Amino acid sequence: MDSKSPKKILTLCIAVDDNRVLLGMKKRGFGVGRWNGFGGKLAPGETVEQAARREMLEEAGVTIGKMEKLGLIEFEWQGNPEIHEVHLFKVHSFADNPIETEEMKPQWFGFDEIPFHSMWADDPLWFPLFLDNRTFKAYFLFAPGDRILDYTLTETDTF
Ligand code: 6OG
Repeated sequence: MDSKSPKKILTLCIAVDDNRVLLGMKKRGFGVGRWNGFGGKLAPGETVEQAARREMLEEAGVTIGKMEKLGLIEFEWQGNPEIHEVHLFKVHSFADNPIETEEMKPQWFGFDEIPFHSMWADDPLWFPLFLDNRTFKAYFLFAPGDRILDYTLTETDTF
């Protein structure tokens, strides 16, 4: 990791109810064909929280009520200096029913039915902390494509 690397800031929102998580099948763009939370890049002038709320509304048609930040995850791809800094939120309440949009097809999954085989390779490593409401920082170095070459994952009290 190089402190001078260009950084792209992104949001990732995963809603939960008592025993299920809400994921979306990404229908286009980066991560197409995988289940993931809802999110994307910050628009100019937006805070991370504003972007998280806007992306969830755009991609799933729901207005977030209560949410909390649980993770700060940095991704790097070998041979590419750009770092993706992903701010992960757990969404505890929202208004309206999730709807399919041009970008995402939403679906609820039981905590014991999360489709890790069709998700990014990092997800199974931090999901247990996420489900357990533990705050963490992580860094993943990917080979081009989807193979993790190296990573760190640390629980933290502060971001
Ligand atoms: P757009 O570029 O389509 O937003 N994202 C990742 N999520 C997980 N779980 N693992 C990764 O490992 C990820 N890399 C990016 C951030 C892309 C969305 O995908 C998330 C955004 O929510 C590499 O606007």
